[in-house]
Amino acid sequence: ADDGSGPEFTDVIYEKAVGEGIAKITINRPERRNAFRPKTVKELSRAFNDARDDVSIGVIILTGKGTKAFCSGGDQALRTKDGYADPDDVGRLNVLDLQVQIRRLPKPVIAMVAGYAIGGGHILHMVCDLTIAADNAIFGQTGPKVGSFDAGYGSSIMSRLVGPKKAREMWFLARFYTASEADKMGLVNIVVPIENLEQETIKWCREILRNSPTAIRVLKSALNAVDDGHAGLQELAGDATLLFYGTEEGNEGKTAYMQKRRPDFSKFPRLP
Ligand code: 2NE
Repeated sequence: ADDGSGPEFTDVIYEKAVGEGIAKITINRPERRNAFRPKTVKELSRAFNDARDDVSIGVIILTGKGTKAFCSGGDQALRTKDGYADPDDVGRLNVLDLQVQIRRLPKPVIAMVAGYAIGGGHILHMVCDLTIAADNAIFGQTGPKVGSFDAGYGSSIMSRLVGPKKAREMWFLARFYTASEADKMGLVNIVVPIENLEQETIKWCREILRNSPTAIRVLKSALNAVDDGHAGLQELAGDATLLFYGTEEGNEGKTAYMQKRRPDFSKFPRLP
């Protein structure tokens, strides 16, 4: 059975603008307001992995098919006592792994939101680096109404974005918020007329792509480091190692090892 492991995509549309440096990942279940099932999440994960590995890609757009919804969260029809289950499979909460994947991806991910971003779909936009919202966008959590919650990034990142009082309001009352309310709360970067949504998002992508990929990579990991604890520090530290491998000093260690000689670090300054 096609469980989302590949090679085809059904629940996701994955596109790359050749020569532009932009990948676009679209959740493609508009008849269910782009609710995700485990298969959808597996396909999203595969697309994000591809965009990460492709050195020609510098920015990734995450969006939903159509204008009615970005994503309405987990498909409630598939909810089981152990998560969400595709036919013939066990329950999963694999969207939590996807959230981590987006946070750790060393390239900016932009949520392009038209219509509803609700429940687990709202959390997906929050874990993206930037959110460009159409004027018809609606944001909110429903967890406490439908017997669910995200006490991980869905709570901690929300509290960082909108502040602890507003985060409690969003979760405890489970209200919906308009694009302009979301803008005032700091949930999104900009609100634009729906007909300009894609154009505005591409404009933001192009501005980012003009800048240093390494600076952006390190800044993304730095901006996440404190909140992500040891994992955040590890991501940032990995960037330090990556940069060190490109230096003469780093290379001297490896070369000496390969030449079976003692490394000579004497010429490298101990900078203040
Ligand atoms: C999103 C919203 C507000 C849209 O309302 P509306 O009126 O525009 O559309 P409608 O008619 O409700 O939905 C159209 C069709 O999509 C299905 C509906 O059941 C309906 O199907 P039909 O009646 O036409 O057959 N649909 C929409 N969202 C769905 C969903 N999430 N699962 C299954 N089917 C869905 C409105 O549709 C809405 O409130 N949707 C539910 C939002 C929700 O409660 N999401 C789950 C939150 S919990 C979660 O995502 C989660 C978590 O908390 C922790 C871990 C992982 C996930």
